[in-house]
Amino acid sequence: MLTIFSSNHRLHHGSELKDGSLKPSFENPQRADTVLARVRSERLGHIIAQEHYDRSNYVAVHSERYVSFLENAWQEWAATGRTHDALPLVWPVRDLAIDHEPGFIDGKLGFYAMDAGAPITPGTWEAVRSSADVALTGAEHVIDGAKGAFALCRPPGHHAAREYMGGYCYLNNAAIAAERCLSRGAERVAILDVDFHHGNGTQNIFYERSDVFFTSLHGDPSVSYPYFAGFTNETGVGAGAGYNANYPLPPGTQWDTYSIALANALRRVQAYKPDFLIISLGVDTFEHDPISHFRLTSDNFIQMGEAIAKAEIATLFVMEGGYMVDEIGINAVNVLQGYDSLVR
Ligand code: SP5
Ligand code: ZN
Repeated sequence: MLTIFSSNHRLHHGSELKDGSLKPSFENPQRADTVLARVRSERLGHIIAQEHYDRSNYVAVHSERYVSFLENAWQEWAATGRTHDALPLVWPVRDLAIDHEPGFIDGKLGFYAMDAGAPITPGTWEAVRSSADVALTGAEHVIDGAKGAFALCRPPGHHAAREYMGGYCYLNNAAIAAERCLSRGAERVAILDVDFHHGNGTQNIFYERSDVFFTSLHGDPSVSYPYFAGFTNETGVGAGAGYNANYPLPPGTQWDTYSIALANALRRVQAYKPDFLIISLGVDTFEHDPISHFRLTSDNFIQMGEAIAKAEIATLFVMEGGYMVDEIGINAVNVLQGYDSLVR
């Protein structure tokens, strides 16, 4: 299968709070470079650079003012004389004012963020827009007839909602790709999110719509990030009622349990009869992931790819999380090789 990659991802290398101080983020440049090296060494297929896409593709799923914020945030932060990563420290929760965009960068950061896990650095915007362009380029290939393609996105996207960043995510790459499929003529697109963390951003973007079915397998939000979304009673509203399906699973989940939930989610996907399937491919479900709590093995990722292939839907894989860098390449490419082994 074809891989799309942008070296611009290296422009983004942020920090996060760990054990009380700012340290290099788990979400680091080595991640994508390790996956790319495995794609090469396994000869998965051709590797191409992203095409450049117009910003209108981003504002198709995000608000205009949020995209403007992302474009300008570093300049506004640096103008105050600060050189370290920009992070929010105040959020508008419950009865605080959410109808008013602050006029100063420190307020804007909290207004447009769900957590302090999405640092803004000098190169963040260039990396972020390139990551979305990687997903868009992948979408073009499946629209044009490829049975599978791999968008090796970094930074990831699935925690980014219509109007906020968080959890290492800024633009929602999978959602932007789905919207592109629809604008190029698809009637229905399904998104299956297998990252350990619930894809709250993708759910948010399509929650009131029936033209995108979103389903996610993830750590039970009662005890796992993002804590405030991903429960089974979140099934969509309005026109989107019935087009959202969450499968929360307990800490320690292994393949025996996981594979049953995956089969159920894939049955829902097939019943929806989508023109395209987008996989939010996080491999932080791995047994040795440093921040997650499932216990999938490297072999299980091959089985995951095979299970997805059996749905027989043209599929775009979009890279999301996975923080055990030593094995991220093996695990991500195992999914793709499992898929390719059954798709011809
Ligand atoms: C795309 C994605 O996978 N985002 C994940 C965001 C997770 N944010 C919470 C990170 C908390 C890290 N806590 C580390 C504890 C290690 N012992
Ligand atoms: Zn994750």
